Amino acid sequence: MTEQTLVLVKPDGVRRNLIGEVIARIERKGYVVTDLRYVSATRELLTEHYEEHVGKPFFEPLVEFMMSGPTVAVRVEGNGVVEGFRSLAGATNPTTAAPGTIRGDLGRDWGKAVIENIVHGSDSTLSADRELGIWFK
Ligand code: IDP
Ligand code: MG
Repeated sequence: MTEQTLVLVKPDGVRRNLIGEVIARIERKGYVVTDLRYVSATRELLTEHYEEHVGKPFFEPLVEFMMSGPTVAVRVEGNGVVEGFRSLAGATNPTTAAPGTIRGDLGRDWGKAVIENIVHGSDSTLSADRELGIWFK
């Protein structure tokens, strides 16, 4: 089976009308969108998705942010797509994310308790399979 990853256009990206921009970058790279859902995430879903961050100081602000509006969940396929999308997304902090990346080109620091950075991408094939199971139940 081809490698898959989970991409999320987070609520800030949806509010800023960047769904098309994110998907266009994925498609221009040559990866293939094979499923897509508009989701109003619950606290339960987000606690499962962000289980590695439970207990961290930014966890509660992160959950509140991710519940502040709809998220678009995208299943993306292609050889090396997990690493490849992380590279397209750029570093977590949009202030220092490289220009040319989604976060570097489109994100900035808004002075909030949580970093708003437009997209999520799974960090390993194991995470991808786990996360796809959560968002595409
Ligand atoms: P990633 O999204 O680049 O994989 P993670 O470390 O997995 O980054 O963190 C998940 C999300 O939590 C980030 O995308 C960002 O929205 C938020 N976040 C991560 N670290 C911090 C922090 O130190 N302060 C505030 N928010 C953070
Ligand atoms: Mg992560």
